[in-house]
Amino acid sequence: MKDHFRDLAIFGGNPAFADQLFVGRPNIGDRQAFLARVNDILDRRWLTNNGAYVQELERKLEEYLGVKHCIAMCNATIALEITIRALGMSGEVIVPSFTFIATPHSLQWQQITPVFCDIDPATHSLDPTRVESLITPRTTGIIGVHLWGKPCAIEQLEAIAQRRNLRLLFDAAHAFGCSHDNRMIGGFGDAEVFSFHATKFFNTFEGGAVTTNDDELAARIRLMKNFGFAGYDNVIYIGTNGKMSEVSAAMGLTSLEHLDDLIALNRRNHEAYGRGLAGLLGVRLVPYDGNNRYNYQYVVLEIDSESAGVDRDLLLQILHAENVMARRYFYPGCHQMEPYRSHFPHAGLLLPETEGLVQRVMSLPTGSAVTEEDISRISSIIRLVLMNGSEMTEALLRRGDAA
Ligand code: T4K
Repeated sequence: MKDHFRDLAIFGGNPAFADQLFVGRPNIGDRQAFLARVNDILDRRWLTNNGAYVQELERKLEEYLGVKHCIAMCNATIALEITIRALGMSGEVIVPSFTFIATPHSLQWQQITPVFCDIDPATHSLDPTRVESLITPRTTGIIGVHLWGKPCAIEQLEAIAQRRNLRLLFDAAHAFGCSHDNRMIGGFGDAEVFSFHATKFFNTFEGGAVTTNDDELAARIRLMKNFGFAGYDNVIYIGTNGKMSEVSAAMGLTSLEHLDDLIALNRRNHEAYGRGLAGLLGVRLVPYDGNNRYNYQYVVLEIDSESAGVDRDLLLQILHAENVMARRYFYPGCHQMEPYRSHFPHAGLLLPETEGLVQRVMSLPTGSAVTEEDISRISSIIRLVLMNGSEMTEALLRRGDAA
C-alpha cells in the first residue's frame, strides 16, 4: 500500500470519522424552548387543525418574508400539489429535470404532464432561453426551482409567463431565508412553496408553506388544505389534508428564534470548504455570490473528471468508505426516473446540460452537526483523492472495487 493511502479506510486504514457524517443532518434548535412548547401543546390538548402555534408561525413567516399570506402545510410536496391545483394548472407544465423528484411528481400525481426543460449549467436552474420553444397549446404554467437556495431566472420567467398567459409557481423548497434583489424569496410569481423538511436548515420535522400576495389564491389554498371546509359541516370545495401539526409549528417557532445563527453557521461551513478546496484543479465549489441573502445550506461540488483526473463516482465511493456520506443530488435527473423514463424515453436528447451536470455534482455534509475540523478533514480526503486519482483507481480495480 502506498504511504499516502494509509489513512484511508478503503485501503484498510481506520475510518477517518468514527460516526457517519450525513448530508441533510437536521439542525436542532433550543431543546428546552422546544420542549416547553410541546408541554404547552399537551396541556392545551390542541394538537393540530389550525392551532395557536401554526397561526403564530404563519404570522411570523409573513412578517419575515414580507408577503401577505403564508399557509403552513404538512410538507412541500402536498403544498406543491395543492398550489398547482389552486392555480388551475392542467395539460402541460414546464419544469426542470434537474430537481428533486417531488417537483414533477406533484404535477403527474394529478395527471398534468411535466415537460422537462434544460438548465443553464452556470446556475443549475431552468434556462429561460429554452422555455419558450417548449410551450404548446396545452401548456398552462411554468415551475421554476430556486435550486440550492439560489434564485432562478425570476424576471425572465415572469416575462415569459406574462407574455404567454401562463401561471408561474416557484419551488422554493431550498430557498427559505434567501433573497433576490433585496426582496425575500416568497413573494415572486403567483406563489412560492417552501420545504421545512428535517433536511432543510430550518425544519419543522416534516413541513412546508405556500406564500403568495394573491388574496383569492390564498383563500382557495386554505380551503383546499383543509378538505374544503369553510366552517363546521360546510364543504365548498374539493380538498385534501395538508395541515401542519402543532408540534411541527413548535419546532419552527423555536428554530426561527435562532435563524441568524443557523445561517451564520452554514456560511462559516461553506467558507471553510472554500478554503479547504481552494486551488484544486477540476473541483468547483458552487458559489453563493455577494448580491443576495442565502441560507448556505448546500455545499455542492462540480467535479470535472478530465481536469480532476478522477470521476465524481470514484470520489463518492472513497468519501463513503471514510464515513462521509456525500450525495449525488439530483442524479440521474427526473427524466431518467419512472414514470418519466418510460413516458419520454428520448427526453435526454433535449437535456444535454442536465445530462452532463448529473455526472458532475455532489453535495457535502454541512449544518450544525459538522465542525470546522470535520470540514478540514473532508477537504484533505478530497485533496488526497484528486492528487492520486489514477493510482487509486488502479489500486481499487486490482481489488475489484471500481468498475
Ligand atoms: N422540491 C425540492 C427542490 C426539494 O428538494 C424537495 C425536498 C421538495 C420539493 C419536497 O419537499 P418535502 O415534501 O420533503 O417537504 C431528502 C428530503 O427528504 C427531501 O425533503 C429533500 N427535498 C431532498 C433533497 O432530500 P432523500 O430521499 O434524499 O432523503 P434521505 O432519507 O435519503 O435523507 C437525506 C439525508 O439526510 C441523508 O444523508 C440522511 C439525512 N437525514 C435525514 C433525515 C430525514 C438525517 O440525518 N436525519 C433525518 O432525520 O430526500
